[in-house]
Amino acid sequence: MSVPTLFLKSTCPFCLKVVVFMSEAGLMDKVKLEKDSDENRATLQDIIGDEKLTFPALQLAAGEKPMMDSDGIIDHFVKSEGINLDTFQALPYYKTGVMQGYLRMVKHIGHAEAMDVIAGKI
Ligand SMILES: N[C@@H](CCC(=O)N[C@@H](CS)C(=O)NCC(=O)O)C(=O)O
Repeated sequence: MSVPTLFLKSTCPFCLKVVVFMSEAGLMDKVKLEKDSDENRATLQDIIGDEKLTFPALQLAAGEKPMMDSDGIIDHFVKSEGINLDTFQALPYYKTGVMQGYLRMVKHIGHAEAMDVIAGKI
């Protein structure tokens, strides 16, 4: 059986949330990580058509429509792997700290500008 592919954008706080979860759950070997690239974008956009492509994106099998919601992706693995989130420490640490800070920054200056700051474009 093929390993699902997790497409990530290196500067994306939602992608990091999924990676923190996968790491704490000991599930990093359950996915193949793929960086956001023109080629990957084109492949995924072909599949989802007019829908807006966002990261993280989890593709369970080649050619399949990717899941594109970070909480939905986490929920998928919680259910399929029988994970108990109550015992997690790193995920709530990230979600209530840096993630909240990012969301505050977005509220303050907007998503596009916040992404540009994080990506070092401005
Ligand atoms: N609600 C989504 C938000 C994901 C999101 O906004 N991702 C941004 C990057 S932080 C994105 O992919 N934007 C489109 C792009 O960069 O092309 C989630 O939780 O997964």
